[in-house]
Amino acid sequence: MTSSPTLVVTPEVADAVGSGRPVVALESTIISHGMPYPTNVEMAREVERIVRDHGAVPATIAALEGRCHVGLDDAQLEQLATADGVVKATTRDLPWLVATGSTGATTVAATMRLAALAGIKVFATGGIGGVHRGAATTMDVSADLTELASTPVAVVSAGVKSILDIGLTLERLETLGVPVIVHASDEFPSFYSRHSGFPAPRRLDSPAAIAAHLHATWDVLGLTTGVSIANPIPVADEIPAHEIGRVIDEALAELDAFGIVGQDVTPFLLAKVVERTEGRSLAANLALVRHNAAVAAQVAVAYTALLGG
Ligand code: PSU
Ligand code: MN
Repeated sequence: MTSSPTLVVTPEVADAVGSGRPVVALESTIISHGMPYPTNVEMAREVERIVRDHGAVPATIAALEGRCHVGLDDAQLEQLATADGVVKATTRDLPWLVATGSTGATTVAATMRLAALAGIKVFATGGIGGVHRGAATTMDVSADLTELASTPVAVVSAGVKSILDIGLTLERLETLGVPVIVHASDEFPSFYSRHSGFPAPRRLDSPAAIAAHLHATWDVLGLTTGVSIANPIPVADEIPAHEIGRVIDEALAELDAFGIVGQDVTPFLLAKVVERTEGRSLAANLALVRHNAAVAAQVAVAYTALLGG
């Protein structure tokens, strides 16, 4: 699918997809709701540059005034980083944004869906959503998992933050038939830390090996799921799990005290963690996003080469 009045794909991205060259999708919730200004827009620009430096075309995705954009220019990135009232949009919110002419920053789920509509196979982000702690009573499970089950896009993340129940998230991904690959580690990572206490469901050690897995998933076996690629934060940027664990426990207690529920849960917890760690978590977040962008671009390059692009 190429551009239409409601799905606006930049000529550069449409051309790369059309001629089988590597493209990496990037989400926008991390810009509007995941980081403070101006770090958010600097991060968005830098991540696009990293994707280019590794030989792929970046495509940041968002809905602006009712149009779904695949590929954003500098002014549009700035708008998402600064504007008030940018909705946090998961897949089910996309029709509402289009029908009402609204502006929304896309989560992993909504970004995956729009990437798929534009023919993009590889996507880089920070962390994916999952099963929240206490989900047995709240039933709060991110739509990111539903999307991974049904949309054939590979999502490179630093794993799952321990604001979530990592064990239940991995169980859910198994039930949904979503391959979970850890890049070059035997343990599933927990975003700020390379450790989580949970073993890697599967381990692969290079972008080429991951590309071969994507080829087997979609082109050989014809599976229709996404693939979760967990890329552990570099050792030098890690925050030890016990240190961040204390901060997360405090943030969870405040969540209960304030009675915050639904789609506000994740942004609230992320903001509290940044506040409590005096920016150290933000530095770690930036480092892992850069690393994910580089690996995702290398995977996209290797995958298009396998397809003969
Ligand atoms: N986890 C992070 N940073 C983020 C998010 C999750 O460490 O910015 C964002 C992503 O956009 C993700 C979304 O898709 O939060 C999940 O929200 P929810 O739990 O409401 O599905
Ligand atoms: Mn939720």
